[in-house]
Amino acid sequence: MNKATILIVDDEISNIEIMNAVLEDDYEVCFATSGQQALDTARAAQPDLVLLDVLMPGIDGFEVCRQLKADTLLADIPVIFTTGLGDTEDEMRGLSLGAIDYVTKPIQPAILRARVGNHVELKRLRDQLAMLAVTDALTGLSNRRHLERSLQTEAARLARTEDWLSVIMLDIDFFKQFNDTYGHPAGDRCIMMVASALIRAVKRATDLPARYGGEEFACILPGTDPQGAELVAQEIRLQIQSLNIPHERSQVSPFITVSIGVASARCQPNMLAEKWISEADRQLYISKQEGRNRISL
Ligand code: GH3
Ligand code: MG
Ligand code: MG
Ligand code: MG
Repeated sequence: MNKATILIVDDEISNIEIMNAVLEDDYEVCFATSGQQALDTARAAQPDLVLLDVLMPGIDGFEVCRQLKADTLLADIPVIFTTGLGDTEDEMRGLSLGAIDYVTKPIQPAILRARVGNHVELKRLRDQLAMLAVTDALTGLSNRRHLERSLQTEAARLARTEDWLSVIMLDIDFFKQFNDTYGHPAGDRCIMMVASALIRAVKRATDLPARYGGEEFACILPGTDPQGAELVAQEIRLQIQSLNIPHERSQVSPFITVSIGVASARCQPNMLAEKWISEADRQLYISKQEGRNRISL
């Protein structure tokens, strides 16, 4: 497992040295000696935990904590205040700003090590949970919930420039017969291979392929117009066809094929993700009706 990264913030070098000696064997440690440097380093290093001094010239620790918690990219990093201030009011203030813990100086090495260890472990579990919540277990693709949320976010973002947004939906043809013929485990393997073909077909970093459910997949293509989306859909169909997965009971091909529906629209304020999903679904239904193994848009 990768070592967790700890950012130590203190305006007194001797304090940094004491804490570094406690942590350096178990963690990647980075340092900052001012509030501004702490914010810059946090952005650059994305640490797993921040040990934050309160009293510093310039931006103090409370203000650093407030700014970390206000930044969506940094808000999840646990903050432990380390300070000479012993009174309850300061501790209350630190915790109400979103700090997860509070340790007073002089530092007791065993206590610091134990608290840091606990919070790093909790952070790791939280990150894992956040990852699982957006991932489909069988394929490792994004799941339906993540797809729908991302689609809504992208639609709102692109509405500012009234840019194109396209969504592709695909569904494996005669998959019930595939399961019946080759068994459910083979069906699962087929779904995994289709997922990998989908990843190969979708090339832009901002495109988002997902498993929508069962043997149905979807893909968000931000900034892609109907012509672009059709090209991607053709590439998806080709990549899946060239997997050459035998399907002797398919009525359209000796190999696994998919039917595809494409929806494209220029984003306008307050458009719902549902607009793209239902249109792509409608087009997918048309592909099925017109004989499967084809694209409709
Ligand atoms: P069509 O060409 O009209 O799409 O026919 P189809 O047989 O693919 O469609 P239908 O929706 O009737 O069947 C989908 C099948 O997919 C039924 C279900 O058992 C199977 N399926 C759904 N999820 C999974 C899965 O995770 N693993 C496996 N092995 N099969 C699945
Ligand atoms: Mg200080
Ligand atoms: Mg289906
Ligand atoms: Mg199907």
